[in-house]
Amino acid sequence: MRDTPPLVLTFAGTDPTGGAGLQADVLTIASLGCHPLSVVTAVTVQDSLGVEDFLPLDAEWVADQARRVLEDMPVAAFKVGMLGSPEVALAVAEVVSDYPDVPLVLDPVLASGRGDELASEDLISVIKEALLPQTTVLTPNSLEARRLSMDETLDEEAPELSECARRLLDLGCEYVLITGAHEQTPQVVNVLYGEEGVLQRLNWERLAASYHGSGCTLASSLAALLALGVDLQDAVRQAQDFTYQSLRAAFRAGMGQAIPDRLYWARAGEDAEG
Ligand code: PXL
Repeated sequence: MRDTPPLVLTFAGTDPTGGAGLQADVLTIASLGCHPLSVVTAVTVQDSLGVEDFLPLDAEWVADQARRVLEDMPVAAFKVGMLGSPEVALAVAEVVSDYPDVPLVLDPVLASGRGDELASEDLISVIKEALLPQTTVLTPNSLEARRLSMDETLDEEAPELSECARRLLDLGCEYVLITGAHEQTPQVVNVLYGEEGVLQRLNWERLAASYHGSGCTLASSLAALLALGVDLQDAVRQAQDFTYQSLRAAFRAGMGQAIPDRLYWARAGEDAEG
């Protein structure tokens, strides 16, 4: 029998387009040489233009899916994406609390690319209180970083991203990687923060298209690289590079956002653009 590749368990919502969510995670994790385990948290109805509706799963079903497979297989990293309801988020937090040594990458999915809301205020509270303290790397975009770190009851101006990172670290995650595609900068600037402050600031060419599932690709590639034993800062660099290559090779399958090609390397040479 061949050796088992590192196992990465993703908790995610399904996306029938294959652009984001669970399908994006599975493709990414497999493309990097790990084996994906997947626990469905929610089902969405969507196309490349936006999310029409979603149904969170019963929280007990989420916990049962995870516990069954975790008792059978040794997992090397967790990735947490869309949760769908506060109850599901609590169930996931409870399950992962039994595996404190397994790195956890949390992509706080609050809205779709078009801006459809995917998380209520109650769900955001559970993410902050129960999941952030168990998170190795949090990967918000700048909009999510502001939303997660601002106190809704205070009428404050949006803080600087470095201050958002400070607050998110204070909530208990070890590292925060804030992505800058939504900021008005010529290049996309992604910054990794840790207890000591800024650890890494990488600039990326700003690509012209709009993509469906770029955040899922980044977070799940990071989880896969950590599962492979790559050290944290190298994993953060390589995950960004993998995501950039996937976006550069994206294809427009429908009428809306382009789908990143996480198998870009397998199709290299098929056409000039790749
Ligand atoms: O890209 C964030 C995301 C994650 N998971 C699911 C989604 C989306 C965005 O649409 O549908 C299931």
